[in-house]
Amino acid sequence: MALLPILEFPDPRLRKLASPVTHFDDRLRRLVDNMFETMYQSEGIGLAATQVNVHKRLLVLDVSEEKDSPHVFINPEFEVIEEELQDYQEGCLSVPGFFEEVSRPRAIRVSARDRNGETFELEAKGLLAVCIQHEIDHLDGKLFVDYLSPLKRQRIRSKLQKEQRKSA
Ligand code: QAP
Ligand code: CO
Repeated sequence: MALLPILEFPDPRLRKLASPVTHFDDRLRRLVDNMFETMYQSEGIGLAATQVNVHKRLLVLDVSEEKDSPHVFINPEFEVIEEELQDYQEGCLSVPGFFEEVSRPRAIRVSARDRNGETFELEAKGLLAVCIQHEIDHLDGKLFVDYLSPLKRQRIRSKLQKEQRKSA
């Protein structure tokens, strides 16, 4: 397995629209394994392929305390089943060091394929619903900072660019 480099805001590659997965082969399963390793190593709860510069529609997540509930969603789609919004303090491995409140629909129904190409459906609420919506946003080139005020977003951009210049 291997750790994958994670793109950081404001890298323009985070804005690309991901295309559907068409081949459920060993190469895809290797990518999924490497994404899990990268997510767990970074102490993340979710990671979208876009964040590792692969512009395909897949994401991994594990919102359990014990870190023993890995889930893969390939070509995911969701519908809102509870319009009422919930606020959650969100972070992102592509926006390291920043956590801000974001409001999203409370409950969703998701359909997706697993690593073997089998379709499944589930209903999600709470943190799982937040995390799935956050990760699907990545596949559409969207980041949680897009929901913040322009001022907050600009401050985060400046601080991260400064960090990135130091480490480049
Ligand atoms: C998305 O994000 C998420 O800044 C997944 O220093 C996060 O795993 C959805 C992380 C929160 C809902 C709630 C971020 C780790 C992890 C950081 C993550 C950091 C270390 C973010
Ligand atoms: Co993220």
